[in-house]
Amino acid sequence: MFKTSEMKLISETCSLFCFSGRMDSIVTFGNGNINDTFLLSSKDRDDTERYILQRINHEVFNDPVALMDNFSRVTDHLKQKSSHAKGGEKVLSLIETKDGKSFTLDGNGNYWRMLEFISEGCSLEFPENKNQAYEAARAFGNFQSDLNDLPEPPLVETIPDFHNPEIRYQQFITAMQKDRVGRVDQVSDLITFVKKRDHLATLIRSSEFPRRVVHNDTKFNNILLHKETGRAICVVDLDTVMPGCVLHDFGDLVRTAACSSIEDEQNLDRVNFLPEIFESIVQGYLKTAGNMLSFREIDALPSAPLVITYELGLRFLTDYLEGDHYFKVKNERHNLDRSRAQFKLLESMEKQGESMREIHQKIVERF
Ligand code: ADP
Ligand code: GN1
Ligand code: MG
Repeated sequence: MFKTSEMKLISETCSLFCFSGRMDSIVTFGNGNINDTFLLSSKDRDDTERYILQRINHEVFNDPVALMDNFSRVTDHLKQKSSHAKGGEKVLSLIETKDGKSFTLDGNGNYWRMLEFISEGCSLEFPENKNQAYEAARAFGNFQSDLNDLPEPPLVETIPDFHNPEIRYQQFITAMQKDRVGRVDQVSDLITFVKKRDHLATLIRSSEFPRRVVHNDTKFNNILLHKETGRAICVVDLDTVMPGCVLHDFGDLVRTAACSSIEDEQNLDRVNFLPEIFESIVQGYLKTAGNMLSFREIDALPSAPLVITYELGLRFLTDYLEGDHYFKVKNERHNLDRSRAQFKLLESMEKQGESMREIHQKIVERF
């Protein structure tokens, strides 16, 4: 339920966009950690249409205008690609404002956009079977491959150093030293864990790999799967699409899909790395991105999940130590739970490192 003032703001915002019909209802939607997402239903005589309305988090993305320019360039480019249309894949479509813009700015300084709702798709927190993981990997690989020839100029970096684990490590050390909200004492075991693995912060340096257009937030719930066929039909959450390293996309999909639990699981016995899902992800990813990748990129794939899982563990822990200003939280332990789950997953990956490398090797030999 919305407060009356918020409902008024949302209705006024909706009225600025060119959607069909009249607003009927609006509810919060999805499980994103950054933006505020709403599902809008509209009535046009007897027809009901649905749209996604999003308030962009401008604390996280401090140049929403540049972000929306990236968004339009990326979606326009993808729409020209036959590989998308052929496979029945969709590309996010913006609904313009009545004055022809891709977003609107409200009186409180918030930026809003509206998108067509992909009603045949659904997103899951983690896969129910190997095929869903394969599909997600295939779609993210296809996404990178289709954007590999995006014309100049480069996309704007919407969050500089987004996947720079060295900087993430430094930010964690600073948060620990400042201990602004007095939480350091509760996490001494995690601090030891992190410091023991500081080599992971430098294992993959983006500057040593080709700079390509990548998604940067390839969480499993950022892909829509067709409700009936199970096919991946749309890549969503395009706010961090910018120049970067393909390894982070691959690694983040493994982190969220080849894991036996949700990201904030409190029972750590339930958090385990799943090698058979990893296998499907390598297969799906190489199927569509394989021809574009260099030998070094393919060779480094098995290290990427460890690096990104370490990075996310660090980011959640840093946010916890700084008083939860970045990720949305449900309670004051939320970032700590997320961090502990990431580090448990990392341990599980470490234990199964040998089998990860063997699976990867076997697939690469056949590729
Ligand atoms: P955040 O940046 O907060 O994660 P997202 O853009 O990922 O926001 O949106 C949150 C969720 O809403 C997604 O994970 C997805 O499930 C759903 N979603 C986003 N856009 C659409 C769309 N156009 N159609 C259907 N579902 C969508
Ligand atoms: C955020 O927006 P969402 O929920 O898809 C975050 C990702 C993290 C993820 C962890 C811009 O993704 O980097 O991996 O939470 N996005 C941003 O759940 O920071
Ligand atoms: Mg998202």
